[in-house]
Amino acid sequence: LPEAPSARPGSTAPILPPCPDSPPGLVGRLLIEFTSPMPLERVQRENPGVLLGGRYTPPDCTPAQTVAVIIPFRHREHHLRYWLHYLHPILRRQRLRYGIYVINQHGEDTFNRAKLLNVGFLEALKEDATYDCFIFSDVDLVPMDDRNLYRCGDQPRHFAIAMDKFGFRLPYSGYFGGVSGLSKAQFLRINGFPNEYWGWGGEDDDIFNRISLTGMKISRPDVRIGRYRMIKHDRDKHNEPNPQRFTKIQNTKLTMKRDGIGSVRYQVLEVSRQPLFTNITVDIGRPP
Ligand code: UDH
Repeated sequence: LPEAPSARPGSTAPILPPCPDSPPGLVGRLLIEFTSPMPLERVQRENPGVLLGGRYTPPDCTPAQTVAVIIPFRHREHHLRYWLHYLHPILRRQRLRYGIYVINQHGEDTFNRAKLLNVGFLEALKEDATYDCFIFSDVDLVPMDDRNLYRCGDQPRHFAIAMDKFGFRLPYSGYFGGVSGLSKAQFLRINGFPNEYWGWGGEDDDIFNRISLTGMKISRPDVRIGRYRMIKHDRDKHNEPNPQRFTKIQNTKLTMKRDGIGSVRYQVLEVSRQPLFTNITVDIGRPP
């Protein structure tokens, strides 16, 4: 028989058993739709166990990792409401200890997804130095199966491998976009993400190159499990396709040493702990 959880000396808090590798409460395939409106008050009401700033710790077991979920963001409030509505219950069922960080690009200059993700990595660690796993998720992507576990492993992980918009298949073998996860050590090993991809496209291929060039391999879930729905949207203003992306991804080997988490410059304008997420508004500058 397993030993019953006992109390730490001098403390009344019970020592919880480790969380199971395969969480027992998962339901598998999920029905995901974006038709009915999703008021934030409803999402809050339905997630009473989530603490201020979007933090959660399982009440009944001790997770092996602490996961920071980082979302690059600007002007997508309606997407964020759906994302929070679907993801909080999923992450809870997955028995994760986690926090949600929305990295909101200030101003109307060209969007820079990868730089925002670098900011998220550093700012989440400032909030809680115990984060050891980082999941980077676009705000418009919702997993259709809760067996797609938002955890880190011994290799960088690509989660969003079968999106509806790509016919539930990988668009190309080196695709690393949408939702990905790296442990703190894996992230630092590739010098984080590039800061110099302004506008849409290429930054995910650069990250893929960084991973390959450091001798790591991408791990992926089964194609039947890594399914995603994307909330349909038009192209945003100030995120036009970056025409430099094709040449830039040829040069990752040269640029990754100088451009990355070691060289990111930004200014935090506001940190605000909301009931379901932490919002960090940041000035990341503009393209040269
Ligand atoms: N993002 C924002 N605000 C922006 C731009 C991007 O929050 O103004 C974030 C958001 O998390 C988004 C992610 O960056 O999910 C990726 O940007 P994207 O959704 O524009 O990229 P995607 O490849 O779409 O999904 C490209 C434009 C598709 C136009 C299709 C018209 N039918």
